[in-house]
Amino acid sequence: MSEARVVAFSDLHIDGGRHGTTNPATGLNTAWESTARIAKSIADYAIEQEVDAVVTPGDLYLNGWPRPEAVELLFDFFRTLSAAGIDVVVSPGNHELINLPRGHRSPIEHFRDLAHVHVMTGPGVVTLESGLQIATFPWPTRTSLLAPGDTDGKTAPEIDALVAQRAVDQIARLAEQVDVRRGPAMLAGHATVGDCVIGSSKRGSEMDLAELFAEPVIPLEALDVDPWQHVAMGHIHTRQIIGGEGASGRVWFCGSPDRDTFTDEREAKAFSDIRLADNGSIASVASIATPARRFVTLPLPEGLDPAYAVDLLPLEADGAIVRVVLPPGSDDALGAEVRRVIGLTGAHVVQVERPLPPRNDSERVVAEEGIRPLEGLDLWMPAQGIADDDAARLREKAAVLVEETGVAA
Ligand SMILES: [Mn+2]
Repeated sequence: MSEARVVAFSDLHIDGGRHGTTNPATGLNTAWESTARIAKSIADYAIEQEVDAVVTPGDLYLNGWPRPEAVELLFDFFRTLSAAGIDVVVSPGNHELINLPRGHRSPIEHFRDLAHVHVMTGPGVVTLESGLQIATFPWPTRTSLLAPGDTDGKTAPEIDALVAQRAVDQIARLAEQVDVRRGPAMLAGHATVGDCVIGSSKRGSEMDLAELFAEPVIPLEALDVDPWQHVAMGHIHTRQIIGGEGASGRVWFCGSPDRDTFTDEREAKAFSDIRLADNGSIASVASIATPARRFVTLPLPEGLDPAYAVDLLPLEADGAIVRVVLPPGSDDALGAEVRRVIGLTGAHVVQVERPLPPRNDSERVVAEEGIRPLEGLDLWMPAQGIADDDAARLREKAAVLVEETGVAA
């Protein structure tokens, strides 16, 4: 084969539901409708572009016990791709394990019987007819990677480090199963990777991240290696390349395709369109924007007539999820009125912040250079609201000090 093309996304959280309301027309949570719309846009793109495969490494759901309608919404996505004959590779993240009763199967098992859908609940390599090889590793768990007794006498961070090491070994074994003569190869998995960016700016070493999240952290060096021409990771919601130079990096976090909180407000949300050449070189990746929900923080200036609050909304805020920040010291009535006025536009105010007036415990006194101590004291005391007779006593004592210490009065 000459070139393979793969669409990758992760962390869909189809039933995340945060900041959603019930759509009266459908009875569905508007946040669910948004993620379902995004899933549909990804499937439509993959079909239209006739890609070879769609890969999604985990956190499709909020937890391991999804409601039937969430399963149906996801089924729509898998059915569409299956009917179009596009191979889909799916593996679990940590969220599919949350609330999953012991002994129950992962909710991603639902899709196993669909033609062209490859459900990978353990590490493995899917080799497609074309020769394209897609290796997957699921969220590294203690139960899957450690034997009873492995944890004896170890602290929690040491156990996480051991789990990470076992996952690294697992990934190395996957590399051995790949035959580069058959076709291009990529890896997809779900885990934190050392050196990734969390939120907008935080950057941490493996140790920092391990302590911050109390979870195993895979070192970048274990992933940024041949034969992988691309590594599509899930778990961190900020879309990013880890290591590498610019867009030429090999290891990517796909990022969540929808906005979920106000920290996502300025984050570009996208999925990957990956082109894998048959010469083993690092793949090129295009970021395809998703129809993600818009989040808008709207600070209101002091003295604004609430009726004009709407004019401050950016034009693209139609249907947006809005956080209003009132001027300090505003009352509840203003908040309620602004909420009502903005609500009339179809935007949805989910948060009204009313910052406390700034603390002003003392005036700042600016003393000129070369000022003498008693002059400084005379400036400072009135600013502190010190009573006149106290001030006179302080000045007397200060004068004694100045004399005794020999400081120029
Ligand atoms: Mn995750």
